[in-house]
Amino acid sequence: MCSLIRGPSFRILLLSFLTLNVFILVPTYGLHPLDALTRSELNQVQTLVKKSYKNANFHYVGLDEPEKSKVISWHSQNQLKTKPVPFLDHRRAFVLIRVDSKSHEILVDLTSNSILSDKVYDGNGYAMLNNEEQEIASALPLKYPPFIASMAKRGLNVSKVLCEAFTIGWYGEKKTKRVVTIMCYYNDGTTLNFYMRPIEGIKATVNLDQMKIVDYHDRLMIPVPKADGTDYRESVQNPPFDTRIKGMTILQPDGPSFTLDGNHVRWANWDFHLALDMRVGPIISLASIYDHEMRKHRRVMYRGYISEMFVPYQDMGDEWCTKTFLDAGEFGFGICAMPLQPLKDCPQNAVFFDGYYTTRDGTPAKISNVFCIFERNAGDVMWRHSEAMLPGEDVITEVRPDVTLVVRMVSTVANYDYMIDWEFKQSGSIKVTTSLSGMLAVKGSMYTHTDQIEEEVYGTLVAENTIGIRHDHFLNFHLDLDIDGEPNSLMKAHLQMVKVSDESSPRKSYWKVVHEVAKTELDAKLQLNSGATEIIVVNPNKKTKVGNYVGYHLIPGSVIGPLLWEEDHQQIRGAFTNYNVWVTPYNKSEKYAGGLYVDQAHGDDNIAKWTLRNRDIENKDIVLWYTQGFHHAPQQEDFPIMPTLSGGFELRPSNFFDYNPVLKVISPKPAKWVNCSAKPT
Ligand SMILES: *[C@@H]1O[C@H](CO)[C@@H](O)[C@H](O)[C@H]1NC(C)=O
Ligand SMILES: *[C@@H]1O[C@H](CO)[C@@H](O)[C@H](O)[C@H]1NC(C)=O
Ligand SMILES: *[C@@H]1O[C@H](CO)[C@@H](O)[C@H](O)[C@H]1NC(C)=O
Ligand SMILES: [Cu+2]
Repeated sequence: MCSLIRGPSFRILLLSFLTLNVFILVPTYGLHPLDALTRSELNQVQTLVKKSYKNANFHYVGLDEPEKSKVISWHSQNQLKTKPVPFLDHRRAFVLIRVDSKSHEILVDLTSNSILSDKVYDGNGYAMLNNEEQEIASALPLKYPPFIASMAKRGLNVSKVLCEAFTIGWYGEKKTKRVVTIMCYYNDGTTLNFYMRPIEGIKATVNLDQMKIVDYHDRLMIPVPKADGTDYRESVQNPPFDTRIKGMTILQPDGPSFTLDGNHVRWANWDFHLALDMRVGPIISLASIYDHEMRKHRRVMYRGYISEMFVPYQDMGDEWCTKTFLDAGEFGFGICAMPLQPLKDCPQNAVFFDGYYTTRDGTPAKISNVFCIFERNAGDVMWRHSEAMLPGEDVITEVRPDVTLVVRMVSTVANYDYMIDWEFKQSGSIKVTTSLSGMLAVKGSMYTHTDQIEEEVYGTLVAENTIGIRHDHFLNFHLDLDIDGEPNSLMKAHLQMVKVSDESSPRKSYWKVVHEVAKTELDAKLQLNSGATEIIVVNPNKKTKVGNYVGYHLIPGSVIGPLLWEEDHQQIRGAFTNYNVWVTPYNKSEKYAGGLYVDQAHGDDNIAKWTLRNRDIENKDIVLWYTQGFHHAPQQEDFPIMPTLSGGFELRPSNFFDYNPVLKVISPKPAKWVNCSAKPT
């Protein structure tokens, strides 16, 4: 369900007109224990697995990361070295394949070039789909006589029909078949925005193991929405254009202020590792911050990534009710990543990284410019004060501009574009921004005006014959915080009103903070809608000089909770959305809040189930899972393409430093730009 055609890479073009030393920073791979599998390692996996299973269909290949303790000890010895010693302990790949209608979990040892284990998984649910099987399945209706007849009946030319495969969720069946439904759009050449032209009333079901249509219906005729006004390309818009914004750019004549050792990024007081995973997309690891007072790097986060995304549509119609996607685990946030467009997706001073993933037959595929990293000076203020109260003195003003470092990836999962930013601030904050753009999933309708509508249409009429269907976007983040080491606790700070009933104060009330340390997993679950509880991960073994526990505070953004009934099978699959906050003890195999096999899952392996064990989480190596997102009741402005909608959260130091850590950060000097008539070299 990713966009089938990937955009061109502009890297070469960019090199030809920019001569900044930025582009000498070409990432290299293979040294760091958490580096993503390289192209040659992915080739090695393919060769080994195909020796045993000639017809293997690959669904996931990713790094099986070494034991956390080994990674941490390697890191502590090599963090400060510009030439770290390679991690030689082992390199392993975790592989999910499907062959002869069976799902296999294979562990490959790349160091010894052997298969360590191979298990058949016969539990519920299926691995993530690969792109190629979706493409093959989507083409089946176009040669299927009943579908061709359906198109003829509608007066549509089959050669101008485009179809897509959709996962179907789960409805309480004991045993499921590995199927998808196919829905189609009309693309008669008048516009490229086929998503705004759905062909309704038809549903084809394809069994992916047999790769054939096993069910088909055509139950009603609905007009295909018009092409008018759906095209969003600049080249086809009619004047007048809005050109009121004048030219601008971002210049760093002395190059960036960050350095790369392979995929290890060092910038200002931060350092961290970056890798691409075909399922979750960007993984930030081993993030630590330099403390000037203590003169050392202090650990903040072992691993952070999007662990799952849930997008349930709210239309109960026959062709639509199955649209309840777990995007990361069904379609792959990493596989769907798109090459970032220099100067548009990322500013002029960005550095780009490529990435690799495995296709259906095991061959690696490259995504150029999958990540960009850049320093942001958006004109914001890091801190300031104007002092006008000093007797006999002029006003004294101190301001520090906020320069931050951003890591960006964009994933285009069919109609939607998800943009994810990990932003590092010198103040110690890690700010995550998730943004949505792209196309609404719209349903064709006979209505052309809201006055005609007297039934539940499950959405908003956004244009004639076009209904934007209501849905949610829930994103869950796996945040393995290690604040000054692994043993951490979750502290809830409850802000409570206190009534003053005696005469001790003329005031009648105030609020205070009551701290509660979560002892077990069930204590930690929390819905954040009231805003009166703050979430702080502390190291209970470490205090500041004045005696507060060192910690990091989760500042929630775009908080949402579930609006489906807890007994709805879809809510059971997407149960990680029941709470905004969950905490589990670290367990290498608990990686995804929705479970490992989420396609048609029964909700029997997910965070709601794991936490029922109610394990101890106090003063343990813990993982914080945060669910944020958006309820999306579409509006006309979302047609024909949505202006970006952003949310996210921030992890902010809480008594981590003894005082303001950016007191001594000097404002960057205004840059002198090079002689513009100088020729590029
Ligand atoms: C359908 O579209 C194809 C490709 O554009 C064209 O060659 C063909 O003539 C069309 N058929 C009809 C019946 O319009
Ligand atoms: C780790 O997680 C897996 C999957 O939930 C579970 O089977 C296993 O028992 C867990 N291990 C520990 C030590 O809790
Ligand atoms: C600008 O660069 C050109 C070509 O390299 C050189 O001839 C010229 O003297 C430079 N001007 C200044 C002001 O540095
Ligand atoms: Cu939406």
